[in-house]
Amino acid sequence: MNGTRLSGEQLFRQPCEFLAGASSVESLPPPGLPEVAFAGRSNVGKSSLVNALTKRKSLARVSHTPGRTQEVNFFEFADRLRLVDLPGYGFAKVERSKVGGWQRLIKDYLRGRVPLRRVCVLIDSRHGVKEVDREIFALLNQSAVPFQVVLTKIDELKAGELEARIADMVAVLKKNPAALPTPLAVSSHRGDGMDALREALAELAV
Ligand SMILES: Nc1nc2c(ncn2[C@@H]2O[C@H](COP(=O)(O)OP(=O)(O)OP(=O)(O)O)[C@@H](O)[C@H]2O)c(=O)[nH]1
Ligand SMILES: [Mg+2]
Repeated sequence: MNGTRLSGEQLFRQPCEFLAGASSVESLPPPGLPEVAFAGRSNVGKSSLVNALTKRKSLARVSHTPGRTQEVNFFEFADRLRLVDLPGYGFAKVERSKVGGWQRLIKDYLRGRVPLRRVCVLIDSRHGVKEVDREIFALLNQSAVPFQVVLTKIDELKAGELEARIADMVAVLKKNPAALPTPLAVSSHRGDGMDALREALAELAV
């Protein structure tokens, strides 16, 4: 413990440093601070969200090409919390042999990482839940890792669409014991939902 707990706003104002990038289970950094991971299909906006939360434009690498993040990247608010940007699961425009390796790494990380306190599973608000998302939900349920669904890119929705997307998601989450009951909705580009997510993550920090 560091004495006083920080609010979300305070925590995300702390310096956040790149700690390590791992491309295999063996090269994961030793467990330390509590970890929050960002998982989701390729291109859903994981790296953009890490940047938006930390108000750093290029802490995590963003790309138009799915498959940009090719390692498990760890960022750290010194003595408080780690943010973990995962490669996308599911389809990626990269060599098949490489994709196989990441899929295993993602699953091994999500299933067996001791300091992992929560997984933010990002779902593109326009596309909803896909089969690969359900597989990840199942893995997290089995491993009893609490997860928060985060609907992304809500700036792309038409007016009034968001409520229906949230209601659909709440119904899905009811069937998933490890899921937090309500999704959060964000736009990394416009800034919607950032304060709520920062507050939720600050609860996990030491
Ligand atoms: N409209 C909109 N586009 C976004 C938003 N967040 C990210 N994007 C775009 O989505 C694309 C993918 O973003 P990334 O952050 O690289 O996605 P990722 O999930 O990290 O992708 P991988 O690392 O390939 O798995 C980029 O073109 C971003 O500009 C958002 O809030 N709104
Ligand atoms: Mg990425």
